[in-house]
Amino acid sequence: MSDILTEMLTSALAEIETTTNTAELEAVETKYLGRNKGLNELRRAIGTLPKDERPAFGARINEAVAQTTEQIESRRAALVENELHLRLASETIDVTLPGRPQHAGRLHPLTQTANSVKQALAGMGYEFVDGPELEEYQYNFGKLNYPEDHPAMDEQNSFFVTDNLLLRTQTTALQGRVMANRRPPFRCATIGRCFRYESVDATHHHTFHQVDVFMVDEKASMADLKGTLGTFARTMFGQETLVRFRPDFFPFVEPGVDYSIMWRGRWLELGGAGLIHPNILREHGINPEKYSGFAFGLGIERVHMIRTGVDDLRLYLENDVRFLRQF
Ligand code: FA5
Repeated sequence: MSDILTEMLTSALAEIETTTNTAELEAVETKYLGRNKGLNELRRAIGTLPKDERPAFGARINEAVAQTTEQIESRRAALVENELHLRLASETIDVTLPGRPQHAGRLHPLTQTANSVKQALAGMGYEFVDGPELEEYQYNFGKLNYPEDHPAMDEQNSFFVTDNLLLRTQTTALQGRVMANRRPPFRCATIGRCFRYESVDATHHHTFHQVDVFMVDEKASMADLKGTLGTFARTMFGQETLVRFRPDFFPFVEPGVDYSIMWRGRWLELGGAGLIHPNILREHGINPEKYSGFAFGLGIERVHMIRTGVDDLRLYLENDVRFLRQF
């Protein structure tokens, strides 16, 4: 029994000496001094010895425990000190190293496009106004002359937050907000995010951007609309750009059209337009006998796609710098 104790003490002291960090040391401590382990396990053997040998053996175990504990403590002090030095060395900052270059950022391609749209329209006398993305039902649909059962208002197509609030599906929603506060003549425009519950593909997203332009004055006509759209299209796409109207339906215009531009030999659809419906003017206390107005809207993504040849609008929301840094 005495030999086992000697061997155990010898190997405990040797193992303590070879530990290289505090975690290893703790493992050794548990192995020899843990409850019912190592030296403490030997205590249980005391009862099996002849009575007269028990006190001496017990005393030797106590001594071995004391010696091991002392060794562990002094080893721990050395290891803690060592670990501190290692940490300080690894955290040292070399102040003589040259700085890392900062890559200059740039505006998102849609921001750049929105800015050039703004510039074109501001140059034609349009004032930019912002509206909320979380819009009231009345502005998104109600005051825009939608019939009660129009499919666009279906929950399938819009993100409703409450019965009365939805993520706006079109920036045309701003019209009612402006008309509530202003008397003609006015020329306003707005650019912002719109949302539709649509399946996403290369030309449709649930989140996209539109610009809406509208004006009310005496004697505004389809000819004015076509002139304005022509000027806008030539500023955005080049001096040779042609604009084509085709009849289309939007509840808030009468007559309504969709319009396309001739781009590299093909007609490309840009958006919708028309004369503001007399019901809307009347709704806001503007006399449709005296005043008329036009409105048009289009997608910002679409403008950038036409100008640059990007063929998938999902790329604009992915924020992959390999795509963004091309513009
Ligand atoms: C409208 O949203 C009308 N408010 C436009 C308008 C304004 C008509 C004023 C008359 C007077 P439309 O749903 O066609 O119309 O959308 C207009 C443009 O927004 C489209 O040509 C397209 O470029 C863009 N757009 C519409 N839905 C999406 C979508 N899911 N993803 C990306 N772009 C879209």
